[in-house]
Amino acid sequence: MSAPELDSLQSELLEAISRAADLGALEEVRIAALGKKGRVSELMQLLGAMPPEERRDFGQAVNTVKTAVADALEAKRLELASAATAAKLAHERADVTLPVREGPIAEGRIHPVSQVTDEITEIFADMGFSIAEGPDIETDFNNFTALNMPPEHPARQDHDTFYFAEGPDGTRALLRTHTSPVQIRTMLKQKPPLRIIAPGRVYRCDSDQTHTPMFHQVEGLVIDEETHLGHLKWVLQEFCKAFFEVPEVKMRFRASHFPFTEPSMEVDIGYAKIGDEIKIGEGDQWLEILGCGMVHPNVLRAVNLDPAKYQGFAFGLGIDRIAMLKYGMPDLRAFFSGDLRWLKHYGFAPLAIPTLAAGLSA
Ligand code: 2U9
Repeated sequence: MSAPELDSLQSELLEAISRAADLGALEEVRIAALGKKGRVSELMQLLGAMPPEERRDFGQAVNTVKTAVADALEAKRLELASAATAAKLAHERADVTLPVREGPIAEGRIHPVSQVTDEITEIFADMGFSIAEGPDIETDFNNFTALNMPPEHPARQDHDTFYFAEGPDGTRALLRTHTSPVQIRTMLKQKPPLRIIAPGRVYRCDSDQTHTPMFHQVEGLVIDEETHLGHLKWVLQEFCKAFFEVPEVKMRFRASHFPFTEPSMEVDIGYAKIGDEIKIGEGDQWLEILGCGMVHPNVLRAVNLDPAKYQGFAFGLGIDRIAMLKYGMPDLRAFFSGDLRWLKHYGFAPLAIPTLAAGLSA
């Protein structure tokens, strides 16, 4: 092939490259020019049969064409690739401020128990509490003995415990009957001062209109050197105002008894019934909402804390019950029956995340 013929082959190939409309067309041009049987590659194969004095000049000339074509191919490839990316970006641009499209994502709902748990944790987090967690399967020590309920203590019977079969060491694991073992674990691991809440599932062998074998509790614990009952009352008052989203609440602390607190109290909240609606914070009717007290010295001893140095308070409340109260849901069993119609009615939109700043149930 003569030099002018090589020139015209180069122009022809460069022209084809510049005309390629997309990456697929460009690849076809590359194969036709530089592929195994491409026009430039075939010229290279002629070199072997040429006499040495011709081979050098011809080889250089073909190499020049090859380099020019390869450079043009790469330049065009970059140009087409960036054009393809730009077109894709323009086509797939998402406006994140748009409302969620109709369909499964918009229809999904947050279960009221999850929503109320988030509301409660938001309130206590704002007061400086951290969230503590632990396993659902517990030891007898963490669930009972450390909480001032040694073996044979009569209060154990009230817990309707689900026990596992006896292990080789003679102990029986159980499903925790309250979230208190989480506080025991935390106290065994961390030194005071402690301010924690423990939300989670608990289990009791009990099932009727107002009881399910699995339900949800949140318990709180504060341990420090000068914590007293006044702190407990303030924390619970602030909690109730924030949770029921009212400026004032009437509360009544009634003497009670729990093995793990001394003194112990049950707390009632004042309400008025107006028609079918319950108005929290006003009126002269009382509704029990939680239990609390100062941590029993025996509980502190069980986790190697000196009761002469440390004191603290604890409280516990049923999340399901308080959710029913706040959002007017009449039947506890519907909570766990997996009925989508119920969830559609009582559930919360996925992006309605409770924050104190925006209003918990805004
Ligand atoms: C430790 C020490 C003390 C947690 C407490 C209650 C009172 C209470 C019930 C409310 C409704 C359970 O869900 S419910 O049935 N709980 O009345 N709970 S004091 O006391 C603790 C916890 C942990 C280490």
